[in-house]
Amino acid sequence: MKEVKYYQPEIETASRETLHEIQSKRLAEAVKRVYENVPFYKAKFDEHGISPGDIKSIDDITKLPFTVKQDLRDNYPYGLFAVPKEDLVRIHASSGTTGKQTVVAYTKNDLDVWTDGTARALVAAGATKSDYVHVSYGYGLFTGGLGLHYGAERIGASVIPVSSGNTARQIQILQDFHSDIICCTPSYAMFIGETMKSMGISPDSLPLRAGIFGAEPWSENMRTEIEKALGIDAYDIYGLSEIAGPGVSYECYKKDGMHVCEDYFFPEIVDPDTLEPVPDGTYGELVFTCIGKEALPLIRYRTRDVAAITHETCECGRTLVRMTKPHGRTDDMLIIRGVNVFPSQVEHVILQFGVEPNYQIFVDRKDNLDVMTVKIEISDGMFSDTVKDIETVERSIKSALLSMLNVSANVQLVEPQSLPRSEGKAVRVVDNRKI
Ligand code: DLL
Repeated sequence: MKEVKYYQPEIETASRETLHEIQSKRLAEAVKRVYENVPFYKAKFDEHGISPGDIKSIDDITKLPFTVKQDLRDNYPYGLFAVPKEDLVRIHASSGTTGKQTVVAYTKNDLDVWTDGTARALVAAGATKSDYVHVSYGYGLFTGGLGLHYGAERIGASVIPVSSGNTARQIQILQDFHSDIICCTPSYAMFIGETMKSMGISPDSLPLRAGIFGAEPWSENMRTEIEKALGIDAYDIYGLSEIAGPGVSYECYKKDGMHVCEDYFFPEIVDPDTLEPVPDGTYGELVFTCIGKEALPLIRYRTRDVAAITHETCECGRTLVRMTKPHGRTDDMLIIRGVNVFPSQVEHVILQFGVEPNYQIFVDRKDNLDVMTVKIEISDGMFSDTVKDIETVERSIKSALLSMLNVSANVQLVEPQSLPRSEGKAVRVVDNRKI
């Protein structure tokens, strides 16, 4: 029998009754907190005829209305915060749908809650305090870097805060600093593996033992490839900034679903059309309620991620609900090298250049990295311009996309009327990745 380590066994292996009790108490508190402190929720609950006193147990959660990304946008940047400014200690952000970011905030206690999640994930992946944890997720407004960083420090490991980019340097650090665990997006892990191969570095020459990969979809095939390329055990980690960041759920050695930190983030799966709950094992939209957070305790937040959950106890001994890998989204958000991109953001940028709103976004995976190409029809007026003029416009659009979306894209201006027209909804995205 494998020896299993937990970061917080009292929660991770708690009985379902204990979890129910914790969740019931925390949901009642969260509902009271948002009703009293967030005008948006007061108005919404009043509209639905719900008062905090109606919520006595976690089973009452279905009485509550949903929250969507648009609500965060309508209250941009700070309108949904439930605590005064002096209680905040951190701000992060992720892509919005129009160029405006979704802004999230944390109190000191919220950082502890979030860090519990990443610490649980690290321990489940076998990390110990004697390990060097190499973090190649981006540091900054994105939650990946600092999320895993705090978790690694919390368990007493030594963090190597490399952040993303400069692959040759990453490899040098992996070699020289003897990193034991690596945290980055799965596509970047694959890219590091390929680069090592092209440099003639064998994975066996590194002490690296495990990797914690998330922020974008990846398949079981990709897991096998990464494990081979880096000579490690690869674990999945899921999360979203609106709820906390990475560590909302995480894999254990069974690699059979991600354990949700449901003492803080209560999961539901609903039918995206009827919004009614669906039974365990059925795919639907994943919805989370933040029951242990202070600054931004979102209620029934529709993630748009499609997944299924199961309450079956895992062989690892954890009783926490498991969710499948997300199988897609119920909106049009793309994830390009870990960065969330909405087609509407691309449109917003390109229209500033006086081109027609006829464009298509192509996404491919080359050498295990996502490549985005935006084809845009030039206007009739521009048709007579020289090749040089056209290249200048392409370069300007490319740099505007990079600065607005934080992702580099190839830009190709094409002849007027050359992109396919659709009779219904325009087909804006052609995603050729086989993930
Ligand atoms: O991606 C947080 C994160 C950082 C998770 C590092 C894991 C590791 P956002 O930028 O807000 O937060 O993007 C959240 O990314 O709704 C999913 O669609 C997608 N996503 C996150 N983790 C996974 C995963 C971070 N393991 C959005 N598998 C989510 C598939 C994932 N998709």
